[in-house]
Amino acid sequence: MQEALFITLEGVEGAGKSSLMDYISELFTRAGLAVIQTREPGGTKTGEQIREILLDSNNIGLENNTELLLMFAARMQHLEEVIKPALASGQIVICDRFTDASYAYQGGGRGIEESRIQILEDWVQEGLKPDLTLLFDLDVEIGLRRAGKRSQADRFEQEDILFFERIRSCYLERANKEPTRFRIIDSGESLENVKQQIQKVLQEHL
Ligand code: Z5A
Repeated sequence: MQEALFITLEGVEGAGKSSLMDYISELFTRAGLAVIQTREPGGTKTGEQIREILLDSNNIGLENNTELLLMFAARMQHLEEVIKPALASGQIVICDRFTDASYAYQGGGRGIEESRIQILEDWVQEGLKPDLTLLFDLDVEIGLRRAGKRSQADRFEQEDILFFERIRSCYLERANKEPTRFRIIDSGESLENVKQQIQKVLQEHL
């Protein structure tokens, strides 16, 4: 049986995670490995319903703690229904955002204490962490410009630039603290160059 691997993709808006998901999957499938692609918030029927609440720009009164709890409620369902079974059957799971996003957005962005997020992480994940996290790092203004061209702003994208600067800093701090799990991808480069960076990082797993 192939060795299971849990890979998460993180970064500020417009950093290119979703665009590169298929490319990352293909690297593994070409090597004959079984892969599933998923995302957060979402990844299950219930999780996608929670995602709609979280991204709906009409939900202006949503409390920061409610936002955090909804992220972890969706994550619990995702872990039990999708992620854990896939890992147990030896598949490679590639997830567009995971718990680092809760620390970056709800912690760094909204200002919720890290210790509170840690309590939820310990409860919901019981020690399960990604094996590898690709952090797509990009100047925040460039990212927002890219995301703005693509679609209408969701509830998060309506925040000001300082919100996203705090998120970027939080991601980079986390990457510094866990250099083995995190690999930083410079998303300011061309798509072709970004693909080469990814291939280099994933080489040892292919
Ligand atoms: N969130 C949270 O707060 N807490 C949590 O715990 C979790 C999530 C799990 C999910 O929305 C939101 O939930 C997210 C954080 C929050 N905030 N928002 N908004 P989402 O999944 O819809 O949003 P996203 O994850 O930020 O995705 P995104 O904005 O689509 O970013 P992306 O996936 O990194 O970018 P992209 O769609 O691949 O690329 C954007 C555009 O740039 C597109 O037109 C590409 O063609 C272009 N692009 C990409 N790469 C390049 C390069 N290298 N050069 C030029 N152009 C490029």
